[in-house]
Amino acid sequence: MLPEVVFVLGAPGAGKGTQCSLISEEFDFVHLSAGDLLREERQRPGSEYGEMIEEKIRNGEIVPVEVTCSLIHKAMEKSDKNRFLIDGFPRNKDNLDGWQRVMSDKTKLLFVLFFECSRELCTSRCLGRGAAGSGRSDDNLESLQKRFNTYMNDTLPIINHYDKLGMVRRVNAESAPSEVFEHVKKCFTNLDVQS
Ligand code: UP5
Ligand code: MG
Repeated sequence: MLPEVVFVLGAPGAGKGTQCSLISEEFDFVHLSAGDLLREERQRPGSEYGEMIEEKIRNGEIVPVEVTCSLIHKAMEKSDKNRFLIDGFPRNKDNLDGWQRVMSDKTKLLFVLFFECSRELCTSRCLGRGAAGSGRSDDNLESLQKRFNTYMNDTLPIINHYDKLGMVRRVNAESAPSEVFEHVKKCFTNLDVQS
């Protein structure tokens, strides 16, 4: 059986990572955050991409798909599971085309989980996380403005693309994590019956 994937999208700070952790605790999905994989690759001694990744992340720009897709692919292969939450990917047309070139025949996309949250709330969450010592080089106002521009210009069109295909499940992400998760759960319950 082909590995099954759910793409998880939403603005910076919408709560993708938080909800993916909750989903993977309750349902049989492996959480793969594209951003976390890139941050790990950036730290890996000898990585030829470290500097490029850091610069892109700080400027809220998107890393070329060859790098991101290969990290996701490797992480999927390392896992003995068959269902994956791919958090924060695909973010632009380059990502989408690259995934379709290499991975679409090797996987089955179940749906796209889309977290809706206002820019103000997302910004204050990320700034709060930065102030609490996240150590993320993009949790500052300047990077956040760039991250949001990229999100509006490059990522929203990808969500619209999947929306036209009827594949998007939207969840309002403005309430407390546990409340958001109550809505998220409905997207994952009876998945085997629905798919
Ligand atoms: N929080 C979460 N949910 C909350 C709630 N319901 N109520 C109150 N607070 C809540 O949450 C963010 C913060 O908010 C946390 O402090 C959390 O406790 C709190 P989180 O769950 O981390 O939100 P998330 O949407 O995952 O935010 P994140 O900052 O990770 O989103 P981004 O999409 O900006 O970051 P990502 O790591 O995916 O990407 C970072 C960069 O990597 C990108 O900008 C880009 O440069 C690069 N990248 C690529 O180039 N390609 C990729 O494919 C992916 C990333
Ligand atoms: Mg995240």
